[in-house]
Parts: sequence; structure tokens; C-alpha cells
Amino acid sequence: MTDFTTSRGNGGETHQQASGDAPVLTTNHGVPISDNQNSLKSGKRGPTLLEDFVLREKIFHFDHERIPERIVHARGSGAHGVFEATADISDLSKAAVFKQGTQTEVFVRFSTVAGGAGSVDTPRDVRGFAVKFYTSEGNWDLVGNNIPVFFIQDAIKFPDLVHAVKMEADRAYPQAGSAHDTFWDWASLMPESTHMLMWAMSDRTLPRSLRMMEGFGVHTFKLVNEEGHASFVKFHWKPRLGLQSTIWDEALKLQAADNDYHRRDLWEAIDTGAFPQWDLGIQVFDQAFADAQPYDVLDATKLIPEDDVPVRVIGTLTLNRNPDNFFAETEQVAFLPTNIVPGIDFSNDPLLQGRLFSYLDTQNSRLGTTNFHQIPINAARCPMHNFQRDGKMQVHVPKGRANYEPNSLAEHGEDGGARESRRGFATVNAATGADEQGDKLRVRSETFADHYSQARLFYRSQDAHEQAHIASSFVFELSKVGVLDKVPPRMVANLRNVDEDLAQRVADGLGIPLPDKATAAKEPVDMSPSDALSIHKNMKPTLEGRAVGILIHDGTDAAELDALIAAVEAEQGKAVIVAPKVGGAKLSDGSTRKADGQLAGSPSQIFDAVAIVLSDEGTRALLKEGAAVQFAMDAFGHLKAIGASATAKPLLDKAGVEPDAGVTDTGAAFIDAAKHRFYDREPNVRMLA
Ligand code: HDD
Repeated sequence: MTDFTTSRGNGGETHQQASGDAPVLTTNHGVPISDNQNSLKSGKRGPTLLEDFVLREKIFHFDHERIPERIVHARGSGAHGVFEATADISDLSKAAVFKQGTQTEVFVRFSTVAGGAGSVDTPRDVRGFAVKFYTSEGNWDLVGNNIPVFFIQDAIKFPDLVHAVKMEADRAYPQAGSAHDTFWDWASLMPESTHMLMWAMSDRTLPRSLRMMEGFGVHTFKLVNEEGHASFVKFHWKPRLGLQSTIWDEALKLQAADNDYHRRDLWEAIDTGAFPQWDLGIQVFDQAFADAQPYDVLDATKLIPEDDVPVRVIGTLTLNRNPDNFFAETEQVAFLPTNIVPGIDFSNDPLLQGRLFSYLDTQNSRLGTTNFHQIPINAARCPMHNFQRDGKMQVHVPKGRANYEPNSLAEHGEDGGARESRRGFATVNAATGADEQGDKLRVRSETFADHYSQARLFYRSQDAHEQAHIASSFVFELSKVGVLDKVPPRMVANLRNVDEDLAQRVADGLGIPLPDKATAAKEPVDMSPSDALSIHKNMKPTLEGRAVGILIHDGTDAAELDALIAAVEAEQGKAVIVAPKVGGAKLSDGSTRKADGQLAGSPSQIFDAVAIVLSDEGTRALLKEGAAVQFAMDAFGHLKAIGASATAKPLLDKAGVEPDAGVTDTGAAFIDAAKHRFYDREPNVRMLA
């Protein structure tokens, strides 16, 4: 039982201290409870009495346990960690968090965007990547996504985007997915969303693990040095485990296999000491560079190719502690793009500017008080002084009369409170050009007009397999558009501005004629393809952080199994034994090997590679078990390595597993294969657009 005495700052003796026994159950007001199982009644079978304050308090508190979920990014998983600044960038920024060698506590929350708090972890969706740095100069929140661009250019469009993508207003479905009428109706009418749609339809929205995805600050921000000189900056998180995504069929089946696939994966990794890490990188550029680009660096639907401005690594993020309590920490954490520190500043990106209002506002409706910054997970770790007072749920107890300034209380021997700090945050006095001041206008700058060049850049930077996945995703999503039959052709008409081949594939996949090309606000130009935009070109052949599922049954060769487990573990992989009975299987040497998972509940989609270590006898038995056949069939369909004992061949045959580079014995060849996915196999297992 939790003892709240210390956290309340109560200096008195606790009930358990008094008795010296196990902690005593009390009400929220500290009154010891004698019976927490039976309500107070008038007679043994009579009505419950209103005076039962124990019952009423318990039910009252329970009735109010939930707070409004986030309007977007409702489902998330969090972790504590540390950020270490590893490079000297004092020429660029005076921020304490970037001072080389400085370690700063962080809390990170990853999320899906569209689904509710109880939705699944693996829909096709953008992932939030929000980091709160508790710096010595106040909290800095970098509230980004796993995609470096966004759907819209101006925050005033955000409610439309979110209304369109979330479940439809009358029927309240679909949950957590964009494959429905209203999203594509909106998207097809919003050419500025095309670049983001390319990312959203790629495997970027199907991450294998939160530990294997990039993060981006998205907007252009500014770094400011001691002299007040500002540079433009884009922030990048690069995962140490490399990029890895699932494929669509696998993601669908993961939803059935494990609703909490990502949450569990993150928790278990941290719990077992396999701390996830990312490098923080920056792309720094100046006004002259910005002016020379064919796109506007203030437009959040655009990225800056890494080939033009290389990413420079300046620090490392390590997640090393799971939350103690999901609600208190992960649910109540409030990220605010307005949380900025001296040495970093905003740009005029109109999407960012709108966000600066929205997040502060939403915390009040979600957490119910302007004092949400006092909740421990949100509180700055550095001293905090100001003259803001009172409000709902005020827990600070400021002393004295100093609640205004200026004041001269100190001259009279009273505590006058905070003083101005010379290091205080000062907005960069940026020279503003004619476009950034003057008449009040509701306009979009013409420098934001090119909606297609970077969508084309993204598509053409993918390898052939990735392009096929993008085309197939468009087909799948648009095939889910019901009665709005003008929507798919309108979307394909936009795609003709991206790439004619892509548009044709989507039209063919949908079985509709190729529509006329949509008129572009500005004709797209060809940009040089960039390897940084491809997942496949940024994967890491490793077993680190990966799980190998090993299917066994009675008669499995003990030596073969042990050698395999040792080889997987030697490569820092996780060997997970799967058997028809969780109690285990009787091996060839007579010993019993316990299973980590029962076959019916441990399908191959939860693993990165599988091994099937079966005797003749075991194989014969499992030929009659659909889950075993499916285990091999799905691993093959999901392009995974399959290492099998020679005696398991009848099972592979029944599962339709054909020989290729990813199908091996259970020895060294398997360990090598397990570090890869076999995308060349895909045309043999499914028809892609
Ligand atoms: Fe947002 C939450 C990321 C545009 C309004 N957003 C939220 C979260 C992430 C992002 C990761 C979850 C934070 C958490 O874990 O608690 N949002 C982005 C990115 C954007 C973006 C990368 C574009 C570059 N957002 C955006 C706009 C608006 C909002 C344009 C409104 C004008 N976002 C919100 C919000 C949320 C939110 C409604 C919901 C819960 C919260 O803020 O705390 O205020």
C-alpha cells in the first residue's frame, strides 16, 4: 500500500508508525478504516446509510478517476530518461541543456494520433514523439512526430484535419484509422497535405517498435547564442537501433495479437535494461540558405534534405526508467511547445505559432486547472519564482505579502520575492522583412504554394519495395471510401502531380480510369532523391532489440535448441520459446523446457524472425495445429527469416514456405538471416499495386 504521508509533508506520526504493523487503510483524510468490504446498512439486509463516509468517499473518488483524454494523441506510452549534450555548440546556442557534458532529466511520451486512449498500438498512423527536458533554466518541450512534415501549413486548419481523420461524427467509427470517407474527402481537397500523405502511406506509420523510429521537431526553430545571434535549426532524433517497420498485413495481425504491442515492447526493453537510445541531431542554416531554397523554411509541409544540410549529432537521449504510475505521469504530462528556454526560439512558421496557443489552452480543459504545472511530472526541476497566485488545486503555500511587482517590501525587511534575471529568455529581435510585417492579412504566402515537389522527392527517394507499399496503401485506404465516389479520382488526380507511375498504379489498383491531372497551384520541380528518406536504406542488420520466436514441441532436439538460443543471445537478441503448452515440451534428452508463450497466443507477427525446431514426431503433431501452420505461413508472408530443422519440412510445405535466402537451417545462416527482412520475397506472397 502506498504511504502518502511524506508526499503530503505531514510531520505527524503515521498510523503504521504508531502501531509498528503493516500500513493501516485510511480515508483520504487519514481516518483509519475498520472495514473496507461491507457498506454500512440499517440492519443486515436493510438499505445503505447516507452517513457511510467510507463508502461515499471511495465511490466519489472512483467516479472521477478519468479526465478528458487528449483531443489528439490520446493513446500514448511514456518513459523517463536522460539527455546528454555531447558536442560543443556554444557558438550556436547558449542553452544550458546543450552545454557539452550536461545531463538533463527528460520524460518522453510516444503516441498515436487518431485513436482514443484505449485504442490499439499498431494502426497506420503518425506517431507523436514528445520530449520534456527538465533543464536548469526551465522546461523545454520538443513536441514532435516521427515524420518531419505535417498535413497543413496553418494552425487554423488543425480542427478540420482532426475532425476529418477521427471517427466520423454520426457513426463514431472507424477508430484509430484514416481509411474512411471523411479523411480522404478532406485530404483530396487539400493539396498541401500531399507530402505528408506520402509519408503517412509509407511504412513510416507502421513502426516495428517505438525504439526503431526517428523523431522530428518538424518546424524550423532558432538557436540563439550569447551574443544574441540566431541561426535556423531543425531537430532530428535518430534511433540507435536503426529504422524498422512492419508491413501492412503484419500490422493488421498485430492488432489482434497484442493491442499493447508498442507499449509492452518499450516497457520490457527498459525493464530488462535494454535502454532505448536516440541521437539528437540538428540541421543548422542561415537566412541566406533559406532565401535560396525553392520552398519556404517556415512551411511545415516541407523538409530540408539532409543532403543539402547534413544532420549534426549534438547529444544522446537514453530512456532508462519506466513510469511509477501511468496516470500520474504519462496521462498527466502536459507538453507545451511554449516551453522554451534561453538559447532556443520560435520561428514565424504559422503552424507553430498556432500551436503556441493551443497546448496551454488544452491543458486547462484536460487537467482542470491553470496550476497543472505543479503536478510533479510537469513541474520544473529548477527553482521557480513569480507572483502568479491561487487558482484551483493550488498546492504551493507562498509566504508573506509579496504577490505583486514592483514592490519595495525588501526595503522594509520583508521578503520581496523574485528579482529579474539577466539570463532571462529574450525573444530574438529578428530583422523582419516586408513579408513579415505590415498590413493585417488573412493570406497564405505564395512561397507556400508548391505542394508537390517534396512529395515527389519523397516518393522517388524510396526503393522499389517501398514505392509498392505506398501505392498499395493508397489503394487500400481509398478503397475504404464508401459513398463519396468523387473522392478517389480527385485524390489520384492530385497524385499525378507527384508521380505519373504512382497515380497509374493507384488508379489500376482501385480499378478506376486515370483522371485528369489536378491543376497545381505551382508546378512541381524535380529535386535530387535523398537516401535519408528511405527506411530500407536506414535499417540496421542486427539482432539487438529484436526477438526471435522459437517454436518447439515434444521431441525437439535439445542440443539444437540450446545452440540456437545461445547464438541469438550472443547477438543481443531475445530468444522466446513458443510451444503448444505453456508448461513446456519434453525434449529429446528427456528434459522439459518451459515455454515463454503458448502457441495460440504467440503468433509469429510478434517476432522479428522465427525458428521452427521440431522433431519428426513434433512436426507430425503440429501439422494438425492451425496456429503452427499459420506461425510459419505468416512469418513467410511478413518477409521474415525462418530457420527450421530438416525434420520440420512438412510443416513448412503445408504453410506454403518456398525456399529463398531467408529460409535456412537453425545454424549460423539463420542468425545472419534473422537480422534482415526479405523484401524480394514479397511479389511471391502478395499482389502489390
Ligand atoms: Fe499537436 C498534442 C505533435 C500540430 C494541438 N501534438 C500533441 C502531441 C504531439 C503533437 C506529439 C502529444 C503530446 C503528448 O504526448 O501529450 N502537433 C504535433 C506536431 C504538430 C502538431 C508534430 C505539427 C508539426 N497540434 C498541432 C496543431 C495544433 C495542435 C497545429 C493546434 C492548433 N496537439 C494539439 C493539442 C494537443 C496536441 C490539441 C492534444 C493534447 C495536448 O495537446 O496536450 O493541443
